[in-house]
Amino acid sequence: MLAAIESLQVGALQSLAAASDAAALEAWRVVHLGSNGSLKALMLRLKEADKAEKPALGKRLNELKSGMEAAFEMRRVAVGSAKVECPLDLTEPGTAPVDGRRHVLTRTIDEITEVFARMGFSVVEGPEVEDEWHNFTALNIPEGHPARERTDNYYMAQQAGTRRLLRTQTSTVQIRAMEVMKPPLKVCAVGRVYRPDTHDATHYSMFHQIEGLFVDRDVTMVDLKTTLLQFARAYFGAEAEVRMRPSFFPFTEPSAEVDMKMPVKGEWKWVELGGCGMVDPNVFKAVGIDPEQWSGFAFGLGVERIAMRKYGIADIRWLFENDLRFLRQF
Ligand code: FA5
Repeated sequence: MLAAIESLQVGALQSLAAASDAAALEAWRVVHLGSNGSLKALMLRLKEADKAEKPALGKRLNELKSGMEAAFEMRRVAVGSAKVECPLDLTEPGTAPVDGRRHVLTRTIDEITEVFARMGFSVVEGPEVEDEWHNFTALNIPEGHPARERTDNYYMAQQAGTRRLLRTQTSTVQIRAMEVMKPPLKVCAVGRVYRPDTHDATHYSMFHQIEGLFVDRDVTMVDLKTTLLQFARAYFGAEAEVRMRPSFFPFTEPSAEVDMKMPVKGEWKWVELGGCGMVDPNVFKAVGIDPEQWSGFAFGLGVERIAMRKYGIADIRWLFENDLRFLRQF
């Protein structure tokens, strides 16, 4: 048995030295270190040895095993054959890192705000949780007006006698701006608004509006229409048009619905985007601006409606589902 051990050691190490490429090394490994290899066969023979000799022979076999394994590793490194166990094909295409991107609504908001900023509007902000003064009273919507109904608003629990609600429109920011800024002023505000509307392809209970307000001496409807037209052409293209249809808002007089003609799936179409009008004298009085001295216009457009038309999105609900397969398209 001892002779067999010596013979295997000499023979195996000689043939290992002769293995000069990965294939030869692998073949050597299978013949000598494999589960049916020469080393294993020798170890099985230990059972047949005399009981007295077993400990010494076992020790010798273990030395042989670790010697052969170490020699194999050294030879493997020397031959540069790491490929045997971990094939690495440098010509394989890699996995491209996935780029992050802005949500299509964020992108629309940034684009719209940039256009209005270029037109001289400063960007202002207001809170989403509002008091009744800013959401209704100062906007000429008195107590008892149907727009204040519980069913049309998200009211919060009353605190210290004040009832608050999630704002239903960004027109609240008109009031906040005029309370702290003296005319002339030209501001815009973008943000979330909330209404208990039933969800469908064009309505959601939380959506975004962009509000514009311009107050100066002798402002007219012509200034309003020109401003909206400039925006439409800058954002939708040189052929865009603006149309106003008579309407009613408590905080503007006269009031109008705004439609813009824009490319929808390659065809120019009229799309209803929001409301506008001349600031009502009662609104000026509520914020301490003299309506005899100053006049102004205001408008409020639905941001989702703009994004949906601009990017060909058929259903508003997709904007809020956070399905990456949808979002990655923009
Ligand atoms: C207003 O909210 C007025 N504050 C607009 C205004 C501002 C008028 C300044 C005059 C002066 P309206 O309720 O029509 O108006 O909403 C404006 C736009 O918001 C709509 O045209 C539509 O584009 C969008 N909108 C309204 N409800 C929803 C909804 N549930 N989901 C998505 N978008 C909506």
